[in-house]
Amino acid sequence: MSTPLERWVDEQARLTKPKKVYWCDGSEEEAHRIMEIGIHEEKINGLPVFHELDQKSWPKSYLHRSHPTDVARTEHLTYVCHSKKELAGPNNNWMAPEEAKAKLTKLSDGCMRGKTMYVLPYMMGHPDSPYAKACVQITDVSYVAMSMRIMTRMSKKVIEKIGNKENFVKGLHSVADFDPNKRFIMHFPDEQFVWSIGSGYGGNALLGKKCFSLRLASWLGLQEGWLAEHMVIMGVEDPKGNVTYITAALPSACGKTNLAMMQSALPGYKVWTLGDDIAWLNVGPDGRLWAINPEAGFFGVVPGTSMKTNPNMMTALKKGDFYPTLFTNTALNTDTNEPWWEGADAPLPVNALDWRGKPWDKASGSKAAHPNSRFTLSVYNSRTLSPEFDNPKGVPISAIIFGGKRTHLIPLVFESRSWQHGVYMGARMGSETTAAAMHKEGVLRRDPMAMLPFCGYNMGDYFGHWLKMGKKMTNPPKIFGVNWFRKDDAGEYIWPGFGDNIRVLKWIMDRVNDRVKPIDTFIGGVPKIEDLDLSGLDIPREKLNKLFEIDRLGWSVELNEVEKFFSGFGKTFPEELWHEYKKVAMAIK
Ligand code: SAT
Ligand code: MN
Repeated sequence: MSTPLERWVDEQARLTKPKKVYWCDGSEEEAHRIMEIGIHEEKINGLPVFHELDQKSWPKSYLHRSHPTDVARTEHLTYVCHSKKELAGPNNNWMAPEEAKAKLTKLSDGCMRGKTMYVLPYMMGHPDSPYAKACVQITDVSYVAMSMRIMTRMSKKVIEKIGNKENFVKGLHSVADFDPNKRFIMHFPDEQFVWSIGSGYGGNALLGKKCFSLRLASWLGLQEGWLAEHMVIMGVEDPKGNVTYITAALPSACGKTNLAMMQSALPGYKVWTLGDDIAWLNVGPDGRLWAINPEAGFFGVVPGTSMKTNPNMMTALKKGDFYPTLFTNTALNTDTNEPWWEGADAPLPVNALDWRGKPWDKASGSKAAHPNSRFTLSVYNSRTLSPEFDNPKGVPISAIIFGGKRTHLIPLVFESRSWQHGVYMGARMGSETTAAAMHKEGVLRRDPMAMLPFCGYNMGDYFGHWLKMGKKMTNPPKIFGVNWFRKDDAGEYIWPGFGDNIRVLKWIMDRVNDRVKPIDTFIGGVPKIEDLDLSGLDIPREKLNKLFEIDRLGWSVELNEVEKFFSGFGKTFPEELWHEYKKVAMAIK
């Protein structure tokens, strides 16, 4: 008798018609074999899927070049197929499930002809965690199989865990012929099923990541009373050895990975990494909020990564413990066979191929590495990995940070007055857009809790769910806003950022432990400058003041925008958050 899992795989194979079906066991030996296939057999756009990099300086590292039309998430082709449109909300594209399935069935018929179908059994979360989920993804490209090995806990044991169950998490992925007009990422929340076709890129194709661990998991969290969030998880150790656990939500490509792996500029402080992208948050028996990272790898932005900005990541990239480490869409220094990118420590190469694999002409002004080029590596390569990473219970959270990229208006750090006010702060969040998704860069868009592209249901209901979560906790985390990106009148960033952000975390920890008091303003509590540890930093006082300046006129313009945005959710938008909005609006007048 076959199992429901085997029957499901058979059914997908009948539709997609691969040359062969291969069930992965997640072993390292297998990974070497699949890598060989990626180097010598499979091709994308006429180029091998993988290129082996210089193994002395970049042990276990390989370069992947994506299809040139396929370099970021495609939000306009991403759908959440709830039974009713209202459930998806104004924040999602929606298609009726039957219509979506009919469309994808047509596109998928024979899409794996001549290819291998890889069946990838994996866990999101530690297998012993009560919060972990057993999943299976099908794909037809070695790049995705290798990436999923790094990003998740892939193992044949998951097949046993699923056993005869019907309700495992399913993902069907095919790159098909990379035609952008036939590209769709469709989510079926009631079936815990993601169906993705036409793209091999990150969040479009590694279905355990944004598709399951955020879009589908957020919907599960709504039913089951927990939260799936786009957040860093870190432990900050003070000189006495006390560790405070903090989560931080920032939109894609706003420095989450650098924050999670920060090398502290303050002596005696140390940041322990638990996650750089996704947090699942549950209320524990002690009435506190507990976080696990469902992932096991980093998929981080490469350009700008260096010994200066993220020495811990540079060390991890060169560590070569876990097989393999991948670079996607960086340039290649052809003299040394090393990856290269804008903002790297290595000097400008003399001879290089750009991210498309074409000779790079420096004089043309084009970038050698794609601005959204990425590294994929195991968390276990990281020397800052928290000793609690594999704790099935997760870690108890004392503070939640909401941040975005705002060159004006938003202060370096400020604190909410209550959980409800903190939820309002998260809901009104905005950020200037980056290269992580296919849209114009540098435009301000509202991005509540950094979840706009990832909340798998109506965000009005999502805000209500956040408010309810607050009521379930006897000891909820404090909520803060941060902005590392404020510019002065000359257009220069005021705050040095990176390792100096520890100074902001130190103030947050002082607030958590009630060691200092904030100054109350209409947007929340801001630090007294003397309560910030600025030792060894040389920022003139008037610039520091600018970091905390509250521009009333600017805020009233912002509030108009926020009102429009909130109104878009209609009656699903919680009254409590309108109440918080009105309090601020009244105070400005
Ligand atoms: O492409 S991913 O969604 O994996 C990366 C990101 O946008 O954060
Ligand atoms: Mn992300």
